[in-house]
Amino acid sequence: MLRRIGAMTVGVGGMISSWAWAAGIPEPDAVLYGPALVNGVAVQQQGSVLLVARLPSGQEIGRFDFADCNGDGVRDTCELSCTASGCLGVAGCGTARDTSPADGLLDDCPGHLYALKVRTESTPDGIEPSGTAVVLNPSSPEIVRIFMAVAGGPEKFVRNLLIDQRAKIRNIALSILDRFAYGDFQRCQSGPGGASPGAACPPEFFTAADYDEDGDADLHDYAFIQNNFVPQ
Ligand SMILES: [Ca+2]
Ligand SMILES: [Ca+2]
Ligand SMILES: [Ca+2]
Repeated sequence: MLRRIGAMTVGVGGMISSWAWAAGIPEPDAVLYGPALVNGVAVQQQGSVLLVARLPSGQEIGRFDFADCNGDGVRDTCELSCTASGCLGVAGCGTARDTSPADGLLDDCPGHLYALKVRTESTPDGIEPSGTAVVLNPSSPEIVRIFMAVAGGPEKFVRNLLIDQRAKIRNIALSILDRFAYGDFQRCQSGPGGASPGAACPPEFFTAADYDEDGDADLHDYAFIQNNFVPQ
């Protein structure tokens, strides 16, 4: 009942009192980091790839844009040079450093890795979840769904993750295939228990097929494909 009531204001006889209902207590972000791969090729910084973390409700709870690795809303190519294509007149252009090393990338970004911060919260008794962060509950971890959008295209489901600890930091490779089809899954299907994929299954396909990250490509993984199919 109290979910997302927000700020309320009550006026009585000319006097106004107000209070705010704080739904969920903010906790430090969980951080996922690592390479992102599209068709087995690692995305480079300043690439047109977006990573989004969502609750099962669809609510966004974090994002990382390879074209804006420091998350300041200014495309990194513009931060490095106002003369780059499409950067003329952009606020904040030409303000970043690229000296150590001088490699065409912002100095304060982690190489070619993504760093996806996921909002978390705790909900003691009587506090309803806000619906805008993942609730930390070690005895019943909540699912976070990770999506990837390439070159302005639609978001594609990458995998589910469980986040159950405060300030959890996790290194994980995120991999999608543009045209991952049932036939690809079939040739990578290893059955339960983590058997090695056959020679017909390239490693990047196997990574993409193992949606629940338990080292195999079985019917549980196929269920993820079915449940998250997005028509193109
Ligand atoms: Ca930036
Ligand atoms: Ca640099
Ligand atoms: Ca699996």
